[in-house]
Amino acid sequence: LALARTLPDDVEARAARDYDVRAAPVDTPALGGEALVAHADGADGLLVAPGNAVTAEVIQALPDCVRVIATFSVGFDHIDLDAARARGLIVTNTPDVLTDATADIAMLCMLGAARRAGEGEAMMRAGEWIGWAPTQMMGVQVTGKRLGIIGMGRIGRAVAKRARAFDMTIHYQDSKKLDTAVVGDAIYHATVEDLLPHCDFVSLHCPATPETTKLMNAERLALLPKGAVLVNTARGTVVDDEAVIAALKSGQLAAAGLDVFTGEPNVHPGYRDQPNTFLLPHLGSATIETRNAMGFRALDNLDAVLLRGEAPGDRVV
Ligand code: 8YV
Repeated sequence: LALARTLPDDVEARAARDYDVRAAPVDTPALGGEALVAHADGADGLLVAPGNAVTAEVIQALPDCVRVIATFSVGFDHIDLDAARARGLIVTNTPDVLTDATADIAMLCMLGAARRAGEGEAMMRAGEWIGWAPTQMMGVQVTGKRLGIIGMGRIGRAVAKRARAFDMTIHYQDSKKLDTAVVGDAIYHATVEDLLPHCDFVSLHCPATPETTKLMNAERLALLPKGAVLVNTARGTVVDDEAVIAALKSGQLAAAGLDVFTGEPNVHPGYRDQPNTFLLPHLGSATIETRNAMGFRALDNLDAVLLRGEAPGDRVV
């Protein structure tokens, strides 16, 4: 088993117990290209994560011994699924186990951006606080506002559950209207264009696909009420960075809470220059409990294929 990333200790220990493991030689930057292909030499399973670009070229060059690629993530936009399918490779992911941690981070981004927590924390660390003042760092109230969720899957619904505790009214857009048993009283909008005028906050929970690339562009951002707050814990490519930065500058967006970026680990400098952004380094699933669970889930999938000759539970190809 070739590990393309360094995983939590308990996960690596279980992998070492059950497999002849080749550990990741480097973690940052993540293995890709020829180095990733070479790393897979002699392995029948390859464990990757976002950051490992498993492109068509990589998949075509993989040695024939590789039968399964397990990603340590729910998202699989870093893997060329068509190329995997063409080579008869099995691809698995780790849904469910990271839903709560990611929804928690979405709430952190929402609160952090709206309540200017990043600015406040930076001021404290710099020793620049000269005292409480009635007009200091006034943010946007979260409680009681309207939240629009784009992509009402597992994570979107977990965000809705949390937002209800803040008395927020939930609006959502998805490819289809979901049963009230699943989404409760959340209000459905068939298109993003229909949804946006109803959002004081908008949180993105759709996968990165060609259809969702730059979904939040200048035209759609203009449909939001002025002073809305954008939250992105999905993928950086779902927003048009230039358009979001322009909206943050003009006040069309009061703030943005972002955990994901186009071309990670690069961050568009415009986000760093804006005071009204709350920026995190892709921490969505980064709790000890969740990262262990993701690793065990990835190993469960590998075990099914490689140790038991069964279909893995989380097969995406
Ligand atoms: C992680 C994620 O930060 O699951 C995903 O798709 O983006 C996050 O859980 C990352 O993937 C860890 O490998």
